[in-house]
Amino acid sequence: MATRRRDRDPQGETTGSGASARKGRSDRGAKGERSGKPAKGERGAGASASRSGQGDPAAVGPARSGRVVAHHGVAVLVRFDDDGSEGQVWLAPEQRAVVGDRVLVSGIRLETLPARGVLRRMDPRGRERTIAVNLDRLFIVVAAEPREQPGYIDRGIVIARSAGIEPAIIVNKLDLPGGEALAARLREIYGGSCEVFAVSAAERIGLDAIRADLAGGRMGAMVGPSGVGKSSLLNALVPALALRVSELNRGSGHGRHTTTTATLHDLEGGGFLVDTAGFKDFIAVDVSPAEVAACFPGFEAALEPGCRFRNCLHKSEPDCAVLAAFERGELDERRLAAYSALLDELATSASRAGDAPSRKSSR
Ligand SMILES: Nc1nc2c(ncn2[C@@H]2O[C@H](COP(=O)(O)OP(=O)(O)OP(=O)(O)O)[C@@H](O)[C@H]2O)c(=O)[nH]1
Ligand SMILES: [Mg+2]
Ligand SMILES: [Zn+2]
Repeated sequence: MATRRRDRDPQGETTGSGASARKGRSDRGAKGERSGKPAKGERGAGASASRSGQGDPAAVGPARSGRVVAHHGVAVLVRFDDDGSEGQVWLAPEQRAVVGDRVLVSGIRLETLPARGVLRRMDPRGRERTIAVNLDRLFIVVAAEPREQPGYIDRGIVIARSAGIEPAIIVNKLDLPGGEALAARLREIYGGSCEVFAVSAAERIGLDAIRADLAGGRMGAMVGPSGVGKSSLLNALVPALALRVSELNRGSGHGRHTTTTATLHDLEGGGFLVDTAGFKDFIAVDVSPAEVAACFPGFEAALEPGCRFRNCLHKSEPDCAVLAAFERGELDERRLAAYSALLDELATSASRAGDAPSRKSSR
């Protein structure tokens, strides 16, 4: 398959072009309803490019099941279910696997099992990147310093919901001046949409709530701009861990992209949490306008009675529940403006990606 390629990048996210069988289509509801095809946020077995076939000489001995806990470009680190040991397994040339993937390993052969809760983003070059899979929870981490780009949280919530992942916000660095105020403001805006955790990795505040949230085997991932303290939070949550963290750049006040690869960690209480490399822009992949209209944070109450049209974009349609709530003064104008901005932005990034040579990656 000459057109198929894959780039391996140091962030442990994988891009490439080729089969995109699991792509959700606009005929599917925003909440990841099932149809014959794999829904968005899922990945069918067909998309895993394992070296398959009966009698594969590489497949020796019984298969061991495990989970990908780190991605090192040409190989993945697998933690095995049977004894908790970890081992590096090389990827075949066309093979894709990311943190969170369930895998079967026999000999040197790795098979990737179908996944759900697939978190993807578009990188600044218009390429799709899969950050992690099998996620139940997406924590969007922000802090009083450095602040995230406008719309970052909105995009994160829409991306998570459209992939069938439950979003939440973590406000870290509660100890900094402005930390409490930021948490209060985000609770006001987003409290009706998702949980807002206020924590301090430095002062070990609010960590139990995060452990409790993932207890019983739920899997979460943290995303957020570089420098908000994602790795610091994991270090605080897992005492034996010593992930690299670093000071903000004095000049710019921005993070330094300290974490370069996603890693998965076990939490006390049975949950799993993925640390990721920070990124400035959280741009959606293949999220339709109808999904944004259904998933946008702040519209939940307004949408209860429902709009007249199922695919209403809340622009100027008749009997629109969102516009009616706005008219009644029940919806903040800034929410509506942020929504319009996101719709416009997605239209722009979709057309930009359409020009890029490698738009359709599956991992
Ligand atoms: N005051 C304060 N500083 C914190 C807190 N958590 C993290 N920091 C500091 O913030 C800086 C960045 O922390 P990191 O954990 O490296 O940030 P990150 O989000 O993992 O950054 P990337 O890996 O680049 O995405 C470090 O200097 C940390 O010491 C906190 O709760 N309070
Ligand atoms: Mg980090
Ligand atoms: Zn509407």
